[in-house]
Amino acid sequence: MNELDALVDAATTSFAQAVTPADLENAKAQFLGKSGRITELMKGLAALPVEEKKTRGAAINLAKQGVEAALTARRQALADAELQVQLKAEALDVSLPGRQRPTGGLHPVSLTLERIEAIFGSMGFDVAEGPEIETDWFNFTALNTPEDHPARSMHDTFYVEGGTETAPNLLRTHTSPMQIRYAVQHVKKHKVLITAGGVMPEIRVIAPGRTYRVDSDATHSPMFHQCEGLWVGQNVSFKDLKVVFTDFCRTFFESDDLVLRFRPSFFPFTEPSAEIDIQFQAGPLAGRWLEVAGSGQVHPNVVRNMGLDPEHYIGFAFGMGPDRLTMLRYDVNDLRLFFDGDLRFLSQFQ
Ligand code: 2NM
Repeated sequence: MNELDALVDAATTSFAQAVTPADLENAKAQFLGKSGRITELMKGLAALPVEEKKTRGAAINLAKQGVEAALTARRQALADAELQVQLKAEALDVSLPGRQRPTGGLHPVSLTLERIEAIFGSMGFDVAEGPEIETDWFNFTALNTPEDHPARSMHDTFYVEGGTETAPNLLRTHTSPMQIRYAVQHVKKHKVLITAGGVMPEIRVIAPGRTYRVDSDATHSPMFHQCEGLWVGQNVSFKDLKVVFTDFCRTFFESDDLVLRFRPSFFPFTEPSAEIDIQFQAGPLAGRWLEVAGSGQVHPNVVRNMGLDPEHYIGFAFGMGPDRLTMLRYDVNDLRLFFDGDLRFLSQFQ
């Protein structure tokens, strides 16, 4: 092997030993750099006679091309290897299951409220929501509740700052104050018509939401939910209440043979008043009477406080506890489970 072939071989071996691009550049310098071995050979040409310079020059050039080809090949090999390492490091296993993003869900009581709203909505009832901090007027006085009624005592109601001695503010004890607010607005809207002796469009509304009472045990929470309903018109009767509420209960509990019982009772805001009990004909609760709501014909004083003449307008109202309805629907025996915020319990209702 001649000296130039040996040089190309040496360069190829040296390049092969380079494992990083930096190694390779160092190795290149030894052959093609300013004082590299090929460069030194070129410099040596100057001293040769013309004829020899030509042949020797052509041979060195050939060797130089050989070294450059080896360099290019090694550069490519190193780049390929680097790419392989990177591809391996960034490899995706497309057969791995995706990471699940947990989806939120509605609270069981919210599910019940949505259900109640949908059922009454289908019967033409509007949904009214409003303040949880109420005045004494809307929560008690407008609802015909006497000054000395036990519900107004400090033991039963949370009074809050901001009111006055004669008109204290409080956390609403039921959602009926919202019915009054809604009715007053409705009457205002149709005032001209009513004054002219026309027929006011009926008030048909439910008021769902949070309510508060000083009470806490397995079946009572200081914060609980209520949904009250109101239907006022010129020719609305207790029969309508029975039909509407029976239809509601059978739809809500998905039970066509559910039996209802209207048991005489008393509320300051209705006269006459009735407690509503239901009885399942099948399932774990079959045969027992379960109290689910209070109801009655709206008291003339309350009708007056809505801005209507009780001689011309009459209505019925009811109030139920969505928390209790949720307990019955899902067979839960402790109300506090709904408000402890334990996801192991709450996520079962999705
Ligand atoms: C009940 C029972 C009976 C009721 C009355 C009214 C209003 F606004 F018309 F006066 N709203 N809700 C009512 C009647 C509520 O809850 C046990």
